Amino acid sequence: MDRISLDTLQDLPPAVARPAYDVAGTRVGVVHLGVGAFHRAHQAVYLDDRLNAGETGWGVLGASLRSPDTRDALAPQDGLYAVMVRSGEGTRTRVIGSLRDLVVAPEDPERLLAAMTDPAVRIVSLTVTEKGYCHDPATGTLREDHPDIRRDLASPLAPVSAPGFLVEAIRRRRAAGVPPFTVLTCDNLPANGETVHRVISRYAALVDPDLGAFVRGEVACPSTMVDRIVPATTEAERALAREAMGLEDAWPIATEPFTQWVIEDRFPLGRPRLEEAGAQLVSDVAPYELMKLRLLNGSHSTIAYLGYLAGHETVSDVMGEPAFVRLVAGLMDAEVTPTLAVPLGADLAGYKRSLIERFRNPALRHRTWQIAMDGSQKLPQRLLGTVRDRLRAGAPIDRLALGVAAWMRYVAGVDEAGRPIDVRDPLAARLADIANEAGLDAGRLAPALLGVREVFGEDLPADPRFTGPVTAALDGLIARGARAMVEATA
Ligand code: CS2
Repeated sequence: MDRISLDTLQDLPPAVARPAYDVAGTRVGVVHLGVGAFHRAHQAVYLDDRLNAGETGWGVLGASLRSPDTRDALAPQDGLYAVMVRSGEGTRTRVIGSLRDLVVAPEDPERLLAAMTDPAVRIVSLTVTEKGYCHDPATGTLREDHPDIRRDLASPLAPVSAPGFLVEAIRRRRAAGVPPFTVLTCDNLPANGETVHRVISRYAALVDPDLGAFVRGEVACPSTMVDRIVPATTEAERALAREAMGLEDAWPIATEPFTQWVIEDRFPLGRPRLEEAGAQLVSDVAPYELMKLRLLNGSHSTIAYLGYLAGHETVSDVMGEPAFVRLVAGLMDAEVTPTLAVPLGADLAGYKRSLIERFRNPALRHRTWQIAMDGSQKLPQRLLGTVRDRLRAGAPIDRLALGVAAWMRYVAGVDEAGRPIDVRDPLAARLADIANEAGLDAGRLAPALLGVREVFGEDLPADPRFTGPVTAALDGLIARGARAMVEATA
């Protein structure tokens, strides 16, 4: 079977949507760091819409900071790939053309830096996951002792980290008299624009104080809220893409119908008219971001840890159990909603209903294990910020505490049947040491994990209104199991 490429694009069956623009004639205006599934199902689709509408200067050069997998899959097919939008109602397939070039940073850092320095590139966007910012999740500041940061500070002209690439490219632009690009973070971090701004300003100051002042004063880092559920592609979905297109695609993407992008409108060098592609351009992203991180991602992580422990492979399997649905609805209504300022015009009740429906999507196989990854980087903004607001208000935190305890039970590294859990986390080694030392004993394990300051900060471990319910919930999880605790708490 032939493969999707510029040469075979015209062979697609009529039911498959494809670029209506001259793909090869598109110019690169965005460099994207972290060209993974999420970028390909989200920002790349909005940009594909704008290219279709005639804004031909906004093609993307996608960079991988580590693995060559995406480039290896997509370069032979001219960057083209299928996005399959899946729900109980069926699958719609569309070929995306906005990804115009691909680079693997460790293989060719100079090519990436040259692209980032090109005056035609006006935006550098990022989806490098929480850990890619090399920051301390509890405080949001640069981890100066991070191995990649130490390495980059020792040779800043040949970086490996995202902050390292951003700052070196900004330095080169400045030296060449080219104004800095807008840094557009699309990761699920709290105040993500401010966070990346803080991180790169600090990193730049460590390279050179004058450069630090320049980055702090001159580089715009608008905040964004991004939302689309994009599970890892399954073999069955690869076959589905092949069937829909009559062409081979080495890495198609499957996602849900829902998509949302809220962007702080601060682009000194200009931007594509993303509002015409459905994005919301606003002056303050914070209320949207809090709503999404706390309701969607907070629920997701809670579902992931409890669901995995209860033996469920996917989110939709978890949502097949009424007690889990009650727990998630209760978490959102009783514990999260009172901490939110409702974004302008948002219908919070409708948003929460739609989240339950999205989690139920029977066509997506979103593994609990995938969401459980990198918990140390996710917990602060997903659950612990809500906990702090609740404690400040003197309000109960039973369901939040169960979610946090489920993370603790999960990183203990053995499931309820005694099988090992493949815990993926930048702090995995330390978490495993703590778990081995404490054993499955809530009275020892909870305080030991609460001592991980990067996650819990200084305040929470000292507050018995937090440590009490978390330790009790962990004790219940160890003694009675996840399903029983969900039923008891829901
Ligand atoms: C998920 C998110 O993997 C995870 O941690 O919670 O990737 C989630 O699917 C997206 O944020 C949805 O927008």
